[in-house]
Amino acid sequence: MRRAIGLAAVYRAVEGVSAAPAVTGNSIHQRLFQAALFSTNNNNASPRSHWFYNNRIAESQSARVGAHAVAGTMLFSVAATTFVEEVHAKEPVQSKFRPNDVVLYQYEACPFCNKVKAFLDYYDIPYKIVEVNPISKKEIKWSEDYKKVPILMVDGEKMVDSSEIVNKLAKKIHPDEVVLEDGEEKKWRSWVDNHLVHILSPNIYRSTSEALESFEYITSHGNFSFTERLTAKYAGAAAMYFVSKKLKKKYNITDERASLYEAAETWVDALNGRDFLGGTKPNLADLAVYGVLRPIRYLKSGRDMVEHTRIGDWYSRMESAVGVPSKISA
Ligand SMILES: N[C@@H](CCC(=O)N[C@@H](CS)C(=O)NCC(=O)O)C(=O)O
Repeated sequence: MRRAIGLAAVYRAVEGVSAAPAVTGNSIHQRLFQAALFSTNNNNASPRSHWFYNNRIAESQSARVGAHAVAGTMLFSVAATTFVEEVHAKEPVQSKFRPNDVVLYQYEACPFCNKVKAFLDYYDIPYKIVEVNPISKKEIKWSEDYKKVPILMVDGEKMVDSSEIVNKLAKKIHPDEVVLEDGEEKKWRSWVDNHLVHILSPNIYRSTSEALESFEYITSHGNFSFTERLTAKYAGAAAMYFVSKKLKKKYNITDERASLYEAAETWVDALNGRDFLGGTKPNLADLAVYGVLRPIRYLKSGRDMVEHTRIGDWYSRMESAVGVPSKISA
């Protein structure tokens, strides 16, 4: 089914920006970001065939097993991938504790949704995805009291709020363990939600060329006609370029890249020489940081981040540990 998320949505959102109230999780700039960037609800387009999502391919559960190929086309050597994958692995869940029916309502590039996906992928929990239209939100009409994404349905139970979802899932898959989250893990999970996520938009829309790079992806994977595609790409990129400047102010960011690099270095310092914050295996903080960075990793900002900071080794370890997505066809 074709959705019309072209210029109308973009213009509507831009108009809203000029009168935007204080930025909240529900604010208009986010709408624009979502309307433009996240609206890839396209039954024909594979969300995993592009570098923006992840650099791996897995079209089905069976394909997952053998799909340790690098699909992203960008800057990733097969040799390096093969090497790191031998070192780390997913953390499968005992089958009796693995949820049977998991459905994620999401926007493809939403950082909060990607946090949940990183968890599901790492624990190899199969899940279906329902891409939500950020304008109409018709796919989550049934959720009367909660209108954000992610929403996760787990064997009929509705879960909301990414950190809560992860907490609940962690309990579900390890019911025999008293999960005592250590202070460090908790601290860094909050850092992701309160600091790291705010640095992302100003970076991926930092310059007109970067905004265009981001929208190149959006428009080639969204459900646009040729003309819509052409116009939406330029209008969306221009709009988000300006929105990102507002975000910079709101979060007191003077130099977007410096903030991104600083965050990456801060995270590497937190690792303190360990492979992961969790030690020899990723913990929930590792999964959260990885989850929110995954959509930007192969954009210019993510490439710069890896080139100019020490985060690359940890990122590669995480890429191997989390492995290919455990998404299955809806
Ligand atoms: N605290 C929530 C934040 C979720 C959130 O803000 N999601 C955004 C998408 S990235 C959203 O749905 N915004 C509301 C909207 O689209 O109207 C979480 O961690 O899940």
